[in-house]
Amino acid sequence: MKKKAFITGISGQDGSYLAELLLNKNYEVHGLIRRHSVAENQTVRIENNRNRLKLHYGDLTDFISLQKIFSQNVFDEVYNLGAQSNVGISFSLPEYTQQVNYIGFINILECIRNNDIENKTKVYQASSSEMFGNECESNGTQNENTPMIPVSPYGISKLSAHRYAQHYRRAYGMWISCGILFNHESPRRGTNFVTGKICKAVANISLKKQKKLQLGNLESSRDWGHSEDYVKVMWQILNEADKPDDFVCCTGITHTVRDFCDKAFAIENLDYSDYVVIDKKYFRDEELIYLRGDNSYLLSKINVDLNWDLNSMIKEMINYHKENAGVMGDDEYFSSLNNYLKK
Ligand code: G4F
Repeated sequence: MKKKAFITGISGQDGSYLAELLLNKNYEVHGLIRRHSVAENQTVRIENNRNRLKLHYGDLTDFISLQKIFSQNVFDEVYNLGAQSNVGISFSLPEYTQQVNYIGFINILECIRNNDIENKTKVYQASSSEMFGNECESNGTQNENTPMIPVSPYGISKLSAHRYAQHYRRAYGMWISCGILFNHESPRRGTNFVTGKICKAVANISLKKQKKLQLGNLESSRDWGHSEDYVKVMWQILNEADKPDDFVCCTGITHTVRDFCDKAFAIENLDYSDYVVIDKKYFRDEELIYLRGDNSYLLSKINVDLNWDLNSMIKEMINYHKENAGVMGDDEYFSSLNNYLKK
């Protein structure tokens, strides 16, 4: 019999890669889709597989919609990837971020507890390196036991959900694993995240469609991997680990945003300092300065195979944006909306 999986956030970067992976493994793949007034672009990342997916309208914050899905289906695996995932925007939307990322996860857990009588469902929770805030070990890295003192509403919401995952695991014996994923990118990354924004700008500048790139803090460091690699790890965490647990997933290599700019512009033989302009509006009220993961525990449990390095990923992202030049990104969409509203 086919295994049955449910993915929240199926139309996002990670959800769409995971859906492809599970379809290739012959799963019956279900996904949660939010109602949106503009249908276009909402499901663009899963359009190629739309007919092979079972999509359900609903919302993580709407318990009734979830209860309906879970009362009609007992899933082998549930991947909770749906989120208000933008850290910068979470400072403007703290309550909404908490509702989706924290209460939404409790809704999922309660639906499983109410309907999965045989306790057969395995749950993957998308925890985040943002939960660490500025804490680290003496060698500068973060692992599963590093203190977590988040510095953003997003980080707080993810830590709240993380604690619930651990609690339900202990209290009800549920198979719930948390992937503490460090930043992961791809051509499917939204352009209101820094890597997507930079790569799109490099493509546009190289095509002479854009003159400057406005950015915030260039000195923060991130441990950037590839989403396609990390969704494989999500599946392995549920299928190859001997018990449910928390797992850091990262590359162990860190770079500043400035380094990323340098590398990305260099691919098109450009010097980033000629184009990047600092704009205070992109600075955060509290900044997470440095992330570098230590994935020793994950490697001790699972054979992890990371295929992408940073340079090949940046090239892939720039090429994608060159081929899709003219398609509006999130940042441009909002500035054009602002212009329209001002008229
Ligand atoms: O790309 P970012 O917005 O990613 P951030 O905040 O690290 O969060 C991402 O990774 C987390 C894992 O640690 C995920 F949980 C989360 O969902 C998300 O995927 O920003 C990266 C860095 C920050 O230090 C930010 O201040 O880039 C800096 N930055 C500088 N200029 C900018 C900009 N970030 C954005 N989004 N836009 C800028 O113009």
